[in-house]
Amino acid sequence: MTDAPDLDRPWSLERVLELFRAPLNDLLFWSHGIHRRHFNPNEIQLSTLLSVKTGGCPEDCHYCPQSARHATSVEAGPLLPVERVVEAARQAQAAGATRFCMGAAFRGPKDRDLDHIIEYIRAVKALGLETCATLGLLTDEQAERLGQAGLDFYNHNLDTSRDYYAEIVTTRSFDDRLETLRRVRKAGMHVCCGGILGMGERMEDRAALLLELAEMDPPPESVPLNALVPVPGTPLAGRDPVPPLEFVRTVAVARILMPAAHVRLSAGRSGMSEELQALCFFAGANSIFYGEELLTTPNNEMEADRDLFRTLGIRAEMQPGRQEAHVPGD
Ligand code: SAM
Ligand code: DTB
Ligand code: SF4
Repeated sequence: MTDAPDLDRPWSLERVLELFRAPLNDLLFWSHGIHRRHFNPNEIQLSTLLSVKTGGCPEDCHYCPQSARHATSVEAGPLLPVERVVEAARQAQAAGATRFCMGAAFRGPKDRDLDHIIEYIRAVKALGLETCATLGLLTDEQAERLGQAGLDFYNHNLDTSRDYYAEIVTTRSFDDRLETLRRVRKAGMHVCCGGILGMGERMEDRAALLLELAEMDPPPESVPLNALVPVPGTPLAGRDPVPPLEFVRTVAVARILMPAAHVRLSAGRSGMSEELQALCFFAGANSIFYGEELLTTPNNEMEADRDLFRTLGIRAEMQPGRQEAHVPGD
């Protein structure tokens, strides 16, 4: 076996690339060992997504079906009434989710949008769920208001490496995103930040993205790794999918670089076999989006996820402070 390298900080791009290039069995052995030291390897955290404001977004993110600049089949709609959001959250909770994540197709919210979103947050928290929102760029004041409303997590992805970023998004910069993430931290919320694989990036870009995340102080509590969902009409619709074992390697390296983070196997999971998902869980993924829709595209059937969990002997992770997870049929 290749000698176990030093698996501690400080990381450099070269050291991260060495992990990416290691024999797969060694990489998995190292990442799984770290995973077991920080988490129960047989527990997975379940988050359910809801698009609270769909489509018509002014940004040009080349992967995104909700950009008004791309001719996709997504229809733009208004912010949902609070009752619709609460009903979806109730259903997610009854199905076994512990976190409810509300996504809006904004460049950033207007202050009056935030009034509605704060209503959602209060109502969803009152059910006893953890709350997450992804609303784009925030000002200091907006981050402060969300923190005071009790929002637990804010999702804002870097998406890819600093170098590759301009190929993917031109309407807001990598530094704009880092600034929003600093504001989220300052307002006392947990950070959920990750990226997308399969956009034509190189291994060096995946390594640089993970390094950027790991060097945040502190690193994100939650790291979503999405496989591009290629939506017809978006500029990236024709990209080659990320090779499955490259996805597994990225999960493993994320686990090694951010031992205490929940690494989420996010969009693109419905295109993965059970075996590939199982390998991702072994490599260190311990969270999924649970629910039959992501924001605008389909996700795995919940029944299929419950069957997979039974097959793998995996249980839903309990919410902090709760006695039991309530996955039906568990
Ligand atoms: N508008 C807000 C923003 O961009 O920050 C929040 C919603 S946006 C849809 C949230 C994230 O979803 C994006 O940053 C991106 O990482 C992910 N995403 C969007 N479209 C995707 C796709 N087709 N495949 C995979 N991930 C996607
Ligand atoms: C994240 O990293 N992935 C989620 C969530 N954060 C908001 C979004 C995935 C969107 C996939 C395409 C769609 O359904 O529109
Ligand atoms: Fe708009 Fe967010 Fe989609 Fe970019 S990712 S186009 S900001 S909804």
